[in-house]
Amino acid sequence: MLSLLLSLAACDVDVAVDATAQADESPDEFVARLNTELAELGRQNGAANWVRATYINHDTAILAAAAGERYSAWHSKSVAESLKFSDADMSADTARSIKQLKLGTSEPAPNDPAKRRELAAIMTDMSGMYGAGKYCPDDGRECMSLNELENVLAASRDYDAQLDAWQGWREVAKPLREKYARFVELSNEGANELGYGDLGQLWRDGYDMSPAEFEAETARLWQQVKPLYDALHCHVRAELAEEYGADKVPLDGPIPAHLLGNMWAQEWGEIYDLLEPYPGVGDLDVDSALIEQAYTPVRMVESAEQFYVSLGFEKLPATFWERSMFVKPADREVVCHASAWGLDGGDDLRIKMCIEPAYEDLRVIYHELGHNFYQRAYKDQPRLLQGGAHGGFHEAIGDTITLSMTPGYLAEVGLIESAETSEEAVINRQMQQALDKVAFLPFGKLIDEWRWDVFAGKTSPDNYNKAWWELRTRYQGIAPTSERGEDYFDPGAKYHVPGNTSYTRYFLARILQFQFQRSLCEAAGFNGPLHECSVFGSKEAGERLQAMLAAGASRPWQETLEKLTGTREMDATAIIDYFEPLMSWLEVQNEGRSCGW
Ligand code: X8Z
Ligand code: ZN
Repeated sequence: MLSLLLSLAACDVDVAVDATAQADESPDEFVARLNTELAELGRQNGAANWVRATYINHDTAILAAAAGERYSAWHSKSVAESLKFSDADMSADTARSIKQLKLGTSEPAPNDPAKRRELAAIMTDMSGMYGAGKYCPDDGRECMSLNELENVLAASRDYDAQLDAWQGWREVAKPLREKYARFVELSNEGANELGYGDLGQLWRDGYDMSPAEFEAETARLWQQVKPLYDALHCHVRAELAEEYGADKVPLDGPIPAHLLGNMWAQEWGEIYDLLEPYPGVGDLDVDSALIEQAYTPVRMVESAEQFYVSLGFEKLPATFWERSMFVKPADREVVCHASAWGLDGGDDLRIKMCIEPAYEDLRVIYHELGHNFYQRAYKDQPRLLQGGAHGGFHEAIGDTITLSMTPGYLAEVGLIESAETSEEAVINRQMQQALDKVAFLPFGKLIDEWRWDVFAGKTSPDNYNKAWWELRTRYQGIAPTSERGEDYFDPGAKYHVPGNTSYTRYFLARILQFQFQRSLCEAAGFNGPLHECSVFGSKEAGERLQAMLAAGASRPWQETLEKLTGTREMDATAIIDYFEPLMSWLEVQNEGRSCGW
């Protein structure tokens, strides 16, 4: 559960559950009352969830499940009350608030106390089991955390060592299968009570268009970017076959899923060393600079904050520094997966992350602070309208800023020695970027496609893994090296599945961030190719961004997008323009190769 729910809907509390609906309330009064109740619910739920995520034990499970249960009770009751206004006259703002109320959960509970309790406990258990999960090999080696296993995939080029880490982490997900199946049953029942055919329809209803239109929209965007992905895949496969042999990486089939440097093969930047187009040209080694300059986690966060400040944003409050978790504690289990929190609909902003001195983590920090600056920018909206224009906007803000971490910017802040501008250096840099941004696209798309089918009953529990690997192969062109039957639950090895965070938001964000960047660069008066633009220090770009962020969820996203970019459509031409130099280069490399799988 990420920022939207935590800052908007995560709640709790008898205060609200006991508050009585007034028979003669007007729609405006009803919404005003909900906003007040939510403020208190959110405060208490934020505290319970924060302590759970930063201290996983028996007691915090009780606190977090109780908070989730009370929020669900409030949600069911409030949505039921809102029905009395179905035919009432009301302003567009009030109608929007009531719609946001209905959408204010990603796991609606049935309005039955026993089932509500059961669902809240399942949600708490699943994320706790994921967070505390460890791979304990049966050959006497010590147990390994996700971070440790990820480091093996990032650094090792030994085929079997990578396979062991990849398979090991998936042992952790096995016991989540049954809980997940029960969660699907219960929350589908809850979605039915809210008037949806299944939970996937509720998830797809948050985009100011019908769920069916939204599905078509994501398919359209995928078709726009697919040629870029296919070209990258073809080249990466050929290079991996050089490294590991064509017997291990067949040139006409999917790539083994454990060889891409990342636990989920979602971003491939860690294998840049195998792919650097022009070895040694241009200095892009931020990893080494962070270590050599002994960057601490706090200093890494400060450097990200500094970027936002350069755009004219106010510095983060003292409580951000006091209450955030930057480092993995030595003495307790936590959820290391990075997240940004807005706990009180105001200034209590925090991130929770297990930071290591690496470029990858620096980019994640910029991403997380994007959430926090967004949360602060919309804090004056009424509580129900605090949120992103849609989920993809929330995920895109910090990523947009990472697009400004150009070699020029990195040199300016001393993280590389100098920015080279030769054509070869540009291609190297584009490859580094594409392994992160382009490789992600099909992954970003398929996670919810799997869940939409699960929620709709098209994929039943006895087909969970089969459907998963069909999508992974069809979209990403990757495959496991051995049969992954239904005794496994491989989707559960990805945080957002047990954590129940919808994922299409990240797919949309990967496309939107280039659209945002194009507009911010225009505002900053930049005239060159998009990939060279950094808006670092541009107050004009900052103002445009701030205006978009301050609108929160108060208007349909199309309107908010139009204000920043002049168009009402999400559109992949910006990402395609950005990667034009690399795409031309890849086309030459791939000549004579047979691409596809
Ligand atoms: O989950 C995240 C962020 C927190 S919102 C760290 N991301 C996705 C992931 O890690 O799978 C950012 C990119 C995609
Ligand atoms: Zn995020």
